[in-house]
Formats: sequence, C-alpha cells, structure tokens
Amino acid sequence: MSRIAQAVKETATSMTNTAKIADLQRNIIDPEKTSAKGQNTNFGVYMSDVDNWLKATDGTTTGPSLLEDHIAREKVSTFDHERIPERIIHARGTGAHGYFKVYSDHAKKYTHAKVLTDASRETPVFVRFSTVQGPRGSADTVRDVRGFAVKFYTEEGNWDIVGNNIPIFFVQDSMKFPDLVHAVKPEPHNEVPTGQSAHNNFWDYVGLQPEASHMIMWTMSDRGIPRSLRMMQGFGVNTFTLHNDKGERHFVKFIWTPELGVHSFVWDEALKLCGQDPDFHRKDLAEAIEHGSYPKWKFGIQVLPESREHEFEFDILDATKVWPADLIPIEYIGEMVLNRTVDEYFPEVEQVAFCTSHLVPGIGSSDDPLLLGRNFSYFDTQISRLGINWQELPINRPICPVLNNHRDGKSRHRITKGTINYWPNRKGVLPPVPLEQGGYVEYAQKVNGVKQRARGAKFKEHYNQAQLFYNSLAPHEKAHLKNAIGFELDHCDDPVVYQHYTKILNNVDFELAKEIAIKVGGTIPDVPARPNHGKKCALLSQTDFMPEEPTIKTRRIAILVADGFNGPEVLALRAAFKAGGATTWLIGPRRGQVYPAGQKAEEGEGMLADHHFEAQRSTMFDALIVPSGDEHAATLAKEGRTVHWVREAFGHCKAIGAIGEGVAFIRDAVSLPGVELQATPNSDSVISSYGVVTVGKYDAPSSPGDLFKIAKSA
Ligand code: HDD
Repeated sequence: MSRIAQAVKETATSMTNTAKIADLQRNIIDPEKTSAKGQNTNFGVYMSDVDNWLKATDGTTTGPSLLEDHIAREKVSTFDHERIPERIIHARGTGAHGYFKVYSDHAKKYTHAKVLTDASRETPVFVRFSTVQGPRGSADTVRDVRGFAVKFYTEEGNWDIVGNNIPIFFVQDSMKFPDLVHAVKPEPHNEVPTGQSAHNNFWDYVGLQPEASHMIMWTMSDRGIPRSLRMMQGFGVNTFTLHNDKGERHFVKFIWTPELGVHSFVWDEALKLCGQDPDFHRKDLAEAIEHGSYPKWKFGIQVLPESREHEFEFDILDATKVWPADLIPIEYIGEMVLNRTVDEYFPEVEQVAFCTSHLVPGIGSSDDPLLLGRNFSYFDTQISRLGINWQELPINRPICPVLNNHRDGKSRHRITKGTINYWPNRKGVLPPVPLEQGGYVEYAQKVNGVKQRARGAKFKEHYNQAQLFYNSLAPHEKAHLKNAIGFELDHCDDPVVYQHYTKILNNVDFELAKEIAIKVGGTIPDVPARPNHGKKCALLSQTDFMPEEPTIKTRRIAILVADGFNGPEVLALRAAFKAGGATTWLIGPRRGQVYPAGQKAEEGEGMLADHHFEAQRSTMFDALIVPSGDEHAATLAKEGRTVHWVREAFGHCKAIGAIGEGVAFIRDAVSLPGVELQATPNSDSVISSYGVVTVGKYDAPSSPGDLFKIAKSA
C-alpha cells in the first residue's frame, strides 16, 4: 500500500466510529514495528535458522533429515493446515470496513432497534461482497449474482443482512437450495464450468423450476455484470419484520442504493476482464477507498403493516417476488460508508461469517420459507468452516460484552472466571434479560395451521413479475438480456435443455422467446404461451438509478500518449479530471518517462507513464483521451495495439476524447461504416452520438476546465 493510501486509512479510522477497529487492534500485529528481535516459533522461542531442516550430516555430504526437528515440523505442519473449507457458495469475495448511520428517528414508528433509530450513533460495519458460483480463485467479472453481506457491530449485538445485488431469488423454499446449488456449480463428472451458469445442468434445472424465471430475467440482465461493487444495489431479499415500542409488527425489505448510481459492464468487457484482470472488482474497491473516494450507499426500507399482508396478488413472503416500489415506496432512512480496507485477507474476509438469524431487538424474522431455512443453514455452515467457536474470531466478535454459559469446544479463546457455568445458580450470576432491559423477545405471533409440506396458494404464480421486470427495461437493457440468454443457451450442448428453455421464455414474452429460439436453435413458438400483461414498474431498470448529478467521480480515465505529446495539455487534463473526482492514468509506450513535445530524453524529466500499452487494456478504464502532438499521434496511429485500444473502447461505448492531432488518430481508428461525427455549436469541437468528444484546439492551460465542460455536456 502506498504511503498516501496508508495515511488515508489512518485518517479514516480516526474520523469515524472506531469501536470495531479498536477491538480488532487487540489482534493486529505489525512485523515492521514489533519489539520481537526476529522470527520465533509459535511457542515463542527465537529460531536461529529458518531454512535448513535439522540433518545428520558431516557437513560435506547430505545426510537424512531428522524427525526430531520439531521447529521444522511446526513450520511445515502449520503450512499443511493453512487452508480451511472454502464457502460452499460465495467463495470468491472481498471486503471492507465502514460505518452506518441513520438520518433521523424516522423509523421509530416501526421499530425500537437503536441501530435504525438513534441518529447520534455511527455503527461500525464490515461488508463482504462475493460472486456465487466460482471458487475462491475464480474471476471477479463473471456473469453471476453478487453477494452483499453486511455485519453491523451494534451496541446490542451483531446484526447481519446477508443480501445480494438482486432483490429476489431462484427458489421459494430452502429445501430446494442444495439442488439449485448442485445444478449451478461445475458439473460433477468434469468440474466444468468455472464461474459460469452457462451449462446444461443449470439451464436444465431452471427450465424445470418455473419459479426461477423471474430471477433468470435479473441475472441475465445487466445486473449480472456490475461495473463495480461500488455501483450496485444491495437487497436483504427476504422479508424481515420490525417491532416497535407499542408491540406492533411491520413487514420490511432492506435496500442499499449506491451514491454513484447503478452501472454495468457490457458483456464483452466483462468476459475479457475475466482474463485480463481477474481481480478487477476487488482492486477497484480497494483503489477507491485508498484514494479516499469512499463508497457510499443509501439505506432504504419498504414497510408494510401486518394488516396489509394479504393485499397483493403476490405473497409478500415469497422471495421470488419484488415488492414493486410503485405499490410500496422505499423510505431512505440512513447511509453506509466504506472507508477502510482490510489489513489481512484471511483473518478478516475469509473468516468473517454471517447468519441471517443474527438479529437485534426490534428486528425479526418472518415466515418467508426461504429465510427460515437460511436461519438454520448459515450457523450450521460456519461450524464446518470455522469450528463451533467461530464467533470468538476477531472479525466476528461483537463490540458489546458477550457472557453466557456456552463453554468449551474446539479452539475456545476466552477464559471465563468463577465457579458458575449454569443457570439458575446460587449467586444469581448472568440472569436472562427481559425486553424492557434490552433482551431479545420474539414477536408474539399467532400461528395457525396443519402440519404439511406445502406453500401458500399465491406462491404458485411465477411469470407476472418476470414480465413486469422485462417490460420495465430500457431497449438497450432488453437487447443485452437477449444476448446474455443467447450466450448461455449456446453454451448448453444438450438440445433437450435449450429447446425446453426457449419454451419457458414464451411464458415471459413471445418476441423474446422467438428471438432467442432462432438464435440458439431452440423451439420457435407460434403463439404466446400467455399474454404479456404490458405493465411496467419504476426502479426495476437500472437506468432509474443514475446519480442525481452526472458525475465522473472515481472513474478511471486513460490518457494515451507517445513521445511528443502536448505536455501542458496533459497536465491541464489531469487537473480537470482530478477536480471532477476521477483518476487519470498515463499509458505510454513504456512504464517510466515519456517525453512531451519539445523535450528530449537528455534534457528533461518527462512525465511518468503509469503503464505501457501492452500491459493494460481499454477494458480496465471508463474513458480514454488522446492529447494533441504531431509525433505522438503519428506513433499511436502506427501501433496496432493503440488502434485496438480506441476501437475496443468505442465498441464498448466508452467516452472517448481527442484534441488536435489526436483527433485524426481517433477518427481513423474508429472509422466504421455508419459512424458520423456531428459538429457542435463550437465549430472546433465535435461530439458524436457515440460519446466521442473531439476538440480541434485546446487552449491549455489557460482554460483547464473546458474539455471537462464539453465532456460533461456530451
Ligand atoms: Fe446464502 C452464503 C446470500 C439463500 C445458504 N448467501 C451466502 C452469502 C451471501 C448469501 C451474500 C455469502 C456470505 C459471506 O460473504 O460470507 N443466500 C443469499 C441470499 C439468499 C440466499 C440473498 C436468498 C435470499 N443461502 C440461501 C439459502 C441457503 C443459503 C436458501 C440454504 C438453505 N448461503 C448459504 C450457505 C452460505 C451462504 C451455504 C455459504 C457460506 C456461508 O453461508 O457462510 O450457508
């Protein structure tokens, strides 16, 4: 980590709620600042040699290594046991620390949970983002659901929202979950594919589970390939409940909406990044935090009084349905900021463990059958991954005191004094805590029913909301969705699978089914399987989540240069983009000095190129700009790789800018049939409808903001 990043990290910690960071500090060791003289064994004895196993040797010939070398055995044995079982799903992830606060006590009418009502609090949080299908070493930018799990370290204990970036789920009942996961994971005979749902078993399974059709619309939409973890929404997905001081219960959904808006890659970009930079998302998150551009989300709730539970055509406890924002508005009551990267991956990101059942007073579960199964599964899985004392691990332990009579077990860390480990006891030690003193009390729900394996009647309808979602997408989103399903079904080689799935699609939309069936060789329908109801709803398309003001904040801008570029122009551009909150990266023929026009290698210091053309690709940046300069533009035009940079960025609809001699280079590189650059009122500038901004002459550095203004207006 750079010194600047380290300084930003330290300031972030001192500025915000430090309760959890202070707690972690008890376990943080800095090898560069330790009082230890050097390496010692785990039992604390300094090691005089860490490279040579103890041997029986005369010093000339090599004799046998001796089993008696317990120091070597400790080293190798610790290494042998470094790995723990990876998460059965969501194995690939990254995380960061931050804080959560509410704007006011607005939610008091719904809940007595302090974390949601006390505006004077900053509650520390740890967030882990993940993909679902791939193993720990898989790529970040695959098409998949993203996990969005938040642990709130509240004063009343830990509260976990274990959510995703999609508001619904594939199946309605947890009993189906193991089959779903088996179907999407690599196939059992050959462990193929990695990090993808594009295979026979997955599409076979979802084709036979009509309840998955709504979720398929979401995963195949742009939501499945987020541009950044910082630019996606998060959803608790399941229906939870809020309990207030009057003893009333409300149903609730939790929603995170990013300050930067919701944005995605285009599929080709995401695919290429899987190879070019498989760590793209985790690096992007760390880079933003280390630059002090802290990711921020608004926290929203959708709330329903108990009396309205049965008012809708869908069951509000069915996790395959959204609560349409047109019917049940989102109330934004707080925000979360991530401002600190982790110090070490394994003890923080790998060992963090979430449980949907971990709720604090004022927040409850519901009868959502998916949630109730989850409430069992998470605690259970942590036992096999981390052992029964997993909640004592630094990243998992609450910031409030933890005292009870649970004892012993593997890897118990705490030492509890005294003679008492049971209740009731003669000393009255550790009594249960009633509601009025902060104890967790379940809502006194009246339950009525016959024991049977069944779901509510409204759980049987599966297509209305799949249609609602599809209808609500913008035309380009629909096109992306069709391409995505086309891609996935093309990767299924069993005709039974792809022919069947195109039939399922006909329940969502006739045209959609027809187009995809033609593309993938599926069953082309003659008539719709059911009419499309034609309804739309707000806040389903991600185009409804653009930031209030257009912004280039945290965007990565590549400045493509060769020797002979216009130096003052580049300085001015960098200053203007920095002022807008973006980062700029000088990409040159080599990493190191590149020389502006009028400066020779032996005369000046040049400018430091951050990377060279071959090592980075346009996919890693949000925009591209080429400054003026004769020699520089001529060099760029001769290089196949730089021409590819421009063409690829253009193909991915990136913003492209060029000045002076850079304009011809850009124009030639993107000269494609049908692409016309239109003149703007400023005759020197050209803005095409394709997001290309060119400026004939740029009076730098006297007007460093001009280009930025033009780019903004484009
Ligand atoms: Fe799950 C992990 C989200 C359904 C069982 N799940 C896991 C993680 C997220 C979700 C974000 C990763 C947590 C982390 O970063 O450590 N899961 C969801 C959502 C669901 C959902 C939003 C639908 C509403 N999950 C679900 C069901 C079951 C599970 C129905 C089982 C009945 N999930 C697990 C698990 C995991 C897990 C096997 C694997 C690792 C872990 O729990 O800690 O228990």
